[in-house]
Amino acid sequence: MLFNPEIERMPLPQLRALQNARLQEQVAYVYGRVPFYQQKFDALGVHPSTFRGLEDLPKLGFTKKTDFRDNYPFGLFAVPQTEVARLHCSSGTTGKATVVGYTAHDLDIFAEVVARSLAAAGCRPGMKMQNAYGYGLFTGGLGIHYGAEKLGMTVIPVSGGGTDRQLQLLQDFQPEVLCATPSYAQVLAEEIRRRGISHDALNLQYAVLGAEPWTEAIREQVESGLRVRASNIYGLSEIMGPGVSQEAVDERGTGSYLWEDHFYPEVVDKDTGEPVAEGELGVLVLTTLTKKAMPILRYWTNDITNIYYDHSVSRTHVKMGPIRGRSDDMLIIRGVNFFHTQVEDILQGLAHVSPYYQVVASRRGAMDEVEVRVELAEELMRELGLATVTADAIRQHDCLQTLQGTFAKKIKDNIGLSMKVTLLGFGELPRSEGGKLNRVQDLRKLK
Ligand code: ADP
Ligand code: K
Repeated sequence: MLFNPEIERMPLPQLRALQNARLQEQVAYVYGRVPFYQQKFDALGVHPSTFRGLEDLPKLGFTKKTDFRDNYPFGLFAVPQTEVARLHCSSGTTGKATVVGYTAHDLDIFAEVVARSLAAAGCRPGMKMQNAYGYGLFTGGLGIHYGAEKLGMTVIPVSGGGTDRQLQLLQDFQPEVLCATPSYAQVLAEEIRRRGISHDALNLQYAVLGAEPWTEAIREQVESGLRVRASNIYGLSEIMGPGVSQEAVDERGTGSYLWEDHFYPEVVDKDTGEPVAEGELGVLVLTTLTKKAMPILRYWTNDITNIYYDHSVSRTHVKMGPIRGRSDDMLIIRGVNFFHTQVEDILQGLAHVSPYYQVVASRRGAMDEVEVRVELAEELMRELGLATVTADAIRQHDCLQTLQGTFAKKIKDNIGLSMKVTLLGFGELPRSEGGKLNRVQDLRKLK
């Protein structure tokens, strides 16, 4: 189902013309209202009267996270406070939180893109959604909430965490849809299995997961554990919140539609800032085309991904691949760049391990070292009669040595780095408590 077929299937030339007009308008709008942009454009020799739209977009430079901090709290707002209907903050995964604001019109558009996204994820009017995204300053909870209402769903605003209650509501209220971070959906899937809750007691059909990077390995676990079809939702507070892009449920694994009529995407080289070819990986840069309270031009998201057109599919908008990580959580080890999601991809192909892992970077002398900690699958622990995984256990069981060796070799072959592989017992690594889960520890930063 398409929530807004006219826009979602708009022929590309028409979509470009719309973006072009909206961009020109947005540039003129901020120039007159936000001193930050006016000063910046003056310095760059850009003026609304001569700005030609998309072809001139690269002339605008980038807006970065530091610009939000330097203008904290309201310096980037383009309307008087009395016109701001709501404030949110980014969750502050990296550094100090940033403040964002919305007019009533911005909130309508927020709800519209989320409604589109949920429809693409399989949601229908009349379905019930258990929204386990956090409510509060984080854009996730309320963002999803109003989009779901706009689509005509019944929302159960449970927020994140409180696993007992989540499981109770899933059984009592029989929602068809769960919205959560992927790491929390994993926890719910695991608990359902652990507690022996029958799938017949649940009515779930779809899961809409986002706010942190995840991979096909997690999708498999959540889909089989919850008996759902799970799709990806992406977004960020600086631009709007969740609903900037969304994977269509029937096109899972082929990228997420990025709603181009409101958000103009570019992918650039992380070192040079120059655009990369279609489909190549780089930093995602986003420009709001219709925002009123806080328009943001060429926001350097730090998220590494690629964008490409797929002309065979249900919608015309550009697709975005999975986020490979943030350029600031890319690990550089002995000169080799990699993201923890690469380790996760390798894990997916291994039997007898759980999908939980942790990547720990440290430095011994001048030497960077990486340890990958991974849990054995619960069934294997049971089979081998192990309560924990000790050095003795590894010596006694050839299969464990083989597992360790295979994993280390695959890492070396695929990523080009030797990493130490540590096997742990099932359940030893931290789980999500309702929000995001940090899978990387860089101990080198602490020194
Ligand atoms: P914070 O930057 O503090 O986490 P936000 O809540 O605004 O604040 O989070 C936005 C960021 O979350 C994005 O820039 C991206 O790094 C990450 N993110 C959101 N959705 C996804 C997703 N579906 N896949 C991967 N990363 C995501
Ligand atoms: K996030």
